[in-house]
Formats: sequence, structure tokens, C-alpha cells
Amino acid sequence: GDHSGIFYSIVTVSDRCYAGVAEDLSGSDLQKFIKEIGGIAIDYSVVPDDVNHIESKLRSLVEQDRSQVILTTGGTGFAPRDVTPEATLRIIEKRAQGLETAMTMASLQKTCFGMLSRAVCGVSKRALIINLPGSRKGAMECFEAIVKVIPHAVALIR
Ligand code: MTE
Ligand code: CU1
Repeated sequence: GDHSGIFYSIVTVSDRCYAGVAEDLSGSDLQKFIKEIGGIAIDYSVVPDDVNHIESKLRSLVEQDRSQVILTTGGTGFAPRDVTPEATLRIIEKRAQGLETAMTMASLQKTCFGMLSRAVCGVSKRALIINLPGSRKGAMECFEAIVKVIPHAVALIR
């Protein structure tokens, strides 16, 4: 599919990046990759692993109605502060389980630790929200697994 002109926002969910003690490598890799495929990254932010904070950032992006795809990275695991899927579930109207399954299947080809991501995907108003794992490798592997269908998905939503 053709990615040119698709508007992406990236939300890195990480207490450590938010505090400035870790560098957001996943977020910058995703931005680079979006550029490479001809997409446009219009918003980039870092939020802490807090369900209300994540929800309000997602809600503001959805309300702005400029982002066609919102990628989150991080907070999908089993730790007490991993709550990105819960925040995402609060705002999506339609769950995209096919995308979730595709990411899990691709991940399992690479590592059994792919089982430990609880990433959720779904549609909120006119935006497709996609949770990706926090590691640089995991985020890219999962995004690559679904990138081909994004133009068609976006066309269906709008
Ligand atoms: N998926 C892929 N494709 N590659 C990976 O390296 N890492 C896993 C998993 N998914 C990984 C992956 C690991 S180790 C964890 S703990 C979970 O994603 C959750 O990561 P997160 O809490 O940083 O989102
Ligand atoms: Cu892990």
C-alpha cells in the first residue's frame, strides 16, 4: 500500500524516558521508519506509565482529529505500571484483534517473549491506535508485521 501522506503520532510510554533518565530509542526509530515509508510524523510525546496520563494524551490526539494512526510504544507487559493497554481500551470503540494477532504471530517467530506483550489495537473516532512493545527491537518487529495493511485500514476509517 501507499503510505504517503498518512499522518502518524507517536506516544512513548515510559517512566524512565519521561524522567529523562533513559533515551527514547524506540520512539526515534519509529519516527525514522515512518519517514522512510513516506508517512508524516505530526506529533511525538513521552508520557509516564500512568493510566490517566496515557488516556488523556490519546484522547487529545483523537479529539484534534489530525492523526490517522497513533503508535504507542511501551507499557504493554506484566509489570504493575504496565497499563498502556488499559488506557487504550478506555478510548477505542472498535477493537482490531486481527492486528493484535498479526503482531503476536510475527513476534513469536522471533522470540517466545512475544507472549508477554498485551498490546491492544483499535479504532477511536477517526484514528487507529496501535500499541507496540517498549523495546526498540520489539516495537519495530511489531510495526513491520502490520505496516502493509495500514493504508487500507486508514482508508476504511475515514
Ligand atoms: N515482541 C517482539 N517482536 N520482540 C521483542 O523483543 N519483547 C517482549 C514483548 N514483545 C519483544 C516483543 C518482552 S520481553 C516484553 S516484557 C513485552 O513485549 C512487553 O514489553 P513492554 O512492557 O516494554 O511493552
Ligand atoms: Cu520483557
